[in-house]
Parts: sequence; C-alpha cells; structure tokens
Amino acid sequence: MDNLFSLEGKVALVTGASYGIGFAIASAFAKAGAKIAFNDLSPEKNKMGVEAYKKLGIDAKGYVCDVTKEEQVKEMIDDIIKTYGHLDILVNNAGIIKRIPMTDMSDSDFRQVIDVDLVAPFIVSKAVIPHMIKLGHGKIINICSMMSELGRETVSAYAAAKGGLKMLTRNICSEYGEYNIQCNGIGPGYIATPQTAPLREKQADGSMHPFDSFIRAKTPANRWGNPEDLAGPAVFLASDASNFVNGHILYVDGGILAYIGKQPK
Ligand code: NAP
Ligand code: GCO
Repeated sequence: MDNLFSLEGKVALVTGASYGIGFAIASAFAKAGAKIAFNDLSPEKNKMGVEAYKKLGIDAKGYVCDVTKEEQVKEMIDDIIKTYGHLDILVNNAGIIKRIPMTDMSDSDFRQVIDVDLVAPFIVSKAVIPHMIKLGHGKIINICSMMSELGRETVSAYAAAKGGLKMLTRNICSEYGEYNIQCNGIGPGYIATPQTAPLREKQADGSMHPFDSFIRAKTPANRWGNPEDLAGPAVFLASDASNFVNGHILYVDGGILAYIGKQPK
C-alpha cells in the first residue's frame, strides 16, 4: 500500500508555494519522496520560502516567476527540466482574490483575477503538457474553490475564474487523458491562510470577525481548514493511487457542499 502513494523519483512544480496551501502541498510531496520546485512573485517571500522548506529538511528550488507571463513560465519550466531531467507533477496553486461588490468593480480588477486564477493555469499547463506527453505520464492538479460551485457577495471575478478552472480541469482531462495525463482539481473549503486573514481578523472589541461564526455554521466540521488538511488529498492525486481518476474535483471542505445549514432553534 505504501508504494501506491509514493512520489519517490518524481519532480513536482507547485506554483505560489512559499507559504499557505501551496507550501503545505509541496511539503507533503517532499515527504512522499518528490523533488520540489516552486515559484512566487516576490523575491523576499521566495527566499523565505526556501528557508522554510530547509527547516523541514526539504531542498526546494525557488523561482521568482509571474505565472501570468508566458515567457517567464517557459523559462522556469525549461530550467526545471534541465535541472532535474523531468517534471512529473504540476499543481496550479498560485491565486489571488479581490473582494469588491460587482457593480463597484473595475474591469481591470476583474481581468486581473481572471488572469491569475484562470489564464495562468492555462499558461503553465500548456507549457508542461508537451513534456508530459513525451514522458508518457503526468499529473496536473488545479486548486479550485467552494466558488467553483457557489456564489457569494463581492467575489464575482474569483467565482468566475474558479468555475472556469473547474471546466479547464475537465477539458485538460478530455484532451490529454489518452496520453496518461491525469488532470484533477482540489476544491478547498475555508482555509486559514493569508488569503482569508481579513475574514478572520479580531474586531476592536476583541471578538472574532462575524465571518468566522458564519463559516463555522456553514461547515459540518465546525472549524476552518488548515493548509495541512490538503496534504493527503494532494498526495493521492499526484500518486499512482489515482491513475484512473481523471477530470474529478475533490472538495476538501469539512462538508460545506453537502450541508443545507443549521436549522433554526
Ligand atoms: P495565499 O496565502 O494568498 O498565497 C497565494 C500564493 O500565490 C502566494 O505564494 C503568492 O505569491 C502566489 N501568487 C499570487 N499571484 C501570483 C502570480 N501572478 N505569479 C506567481 N505567484 C503568484 O493563498 P492560499 O490561501 O494559500 O491559496 C492558494 C490557492 O488556493 C489559491 O489559488 C486560492 O485561490 C486557493 N484557495 C484558497 C482557499 C482558502 O480558504 N485560503 C480556499 C480555496 C481555494 P506572493 O506572495 O509572492 O505574492
Ligand atoms: C471568500 C474566500 C473564499 C475562499 C475559498 C473558498 O472571500 O469567500 O476568500 O473564496 O478563499 O476559495 O473555497
């Protein structure tokens, strides 16, 4: 059984992984035996990321690369392949959110979210798929969201992008499944990371942000997720254990999508 989930001999690129969900996924891959490359935007955070991996005994190669820029992505992928000889696993994790009511949102803000959360996974996947075809195998994991299924106030661009990413996932599966490439998504619930920090901020009177009790009430597990909650599902989707799982979105949400909500007392 152990071997089924092993990533020994594999090389993985996790985008946007100097902290947060990407960091937890990449660390889990390394524990399962993979070599790790990651990138983000800021050189400072990238350096901190390399140090954070080192503290866990992981020798991760960090790239400063904007995933919305095709040339930069191509250079990074070429360098990873040159360094390690192959690239077996891609996790499209880098993402942003802008919480702005739709009628107040500029088209440039809307486009920026679509660019990072939807166009970039297209760009990075497009850069690795020809290599994976040559290799004869490949795993692509797209980090989707509750907003791949649900809407909510202020997140129109994010929901449009993450809904689109769900369908890009199914399309990559449809188009390249015959080359032994599996493309699946993970849809995290509400996870405690810098992205959701504004929703968990303490109020001036010391109480929790009202969003905290809203999310707990919506989540049968009655808690926020931790980045580590994504580790097992990601290793599963990156390993041979999932070789006939394709085009699937695995929601890791403490039960949010299964739940109609608490009945009033
Ligand atoms: P986070 O804490 O905000 O981290 C996002 C990462 O993406 C950072 O490393 C950031 O790098 C990187 N990034 C952003 N734009 C980039 C670009 N253009 N090029 C390269 N890197 C870029 O986010 P998170 O909460 O860990 O979320 C990770 C993914 O999961 C995102 O796709 C998010 O939408 C999704 N997700 C999050 C939750 C949640 O509750 N937290 C739930 C569902 C889905 P810099 O630091 O250098 O900017
Ligand atoms: C929000 C949140 C979400 C989550 C996540 C849920 O403002 O509603 O930031 O969108 O981060 O993607 O799965």
